[in-house]
Amino acid sequence: MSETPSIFTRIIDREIPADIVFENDRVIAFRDIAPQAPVHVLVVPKTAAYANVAELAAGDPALLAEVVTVAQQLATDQTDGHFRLVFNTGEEAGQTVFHVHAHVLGGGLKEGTLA
Ligand code: DGP
Repeated sequence: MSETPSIFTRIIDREIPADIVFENDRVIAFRDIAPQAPVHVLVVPKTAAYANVAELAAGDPALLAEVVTVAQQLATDQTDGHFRLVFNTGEEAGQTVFHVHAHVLGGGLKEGTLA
């Protein structure tokens, strides 16, 4: 591929470090570099084929479901289980990385989660 890899592909490929909290063969999750909530994790499909959630929904709905399932699991593990799931979609909506990702934002921490 001739296009420059996204910052998230570079994290997936271990070219740049990240605080990875979950990984399987299709999905990775790591803490956002600029957290907007006590728990702020990005859940990212490893494929760079989809720029945003609309493309992912059209192209691989099972993978979108997996992203949501991972978000739910992380929220259950790391917070009181209540969370916001945000997909910024389009530059004017604040999207800056065009490799689809879900923001998992939680506020009700389980005791001792952020040591
Ligand atoms: P969005 O605005 O929806 O495209 O969100 C992109 C998010 O990615 C933003 O909240 C900051 C985060 N981010 C950007 N670069 C890095 C990085 O190098 N490492 C980590 N962990 N997060 C990053």
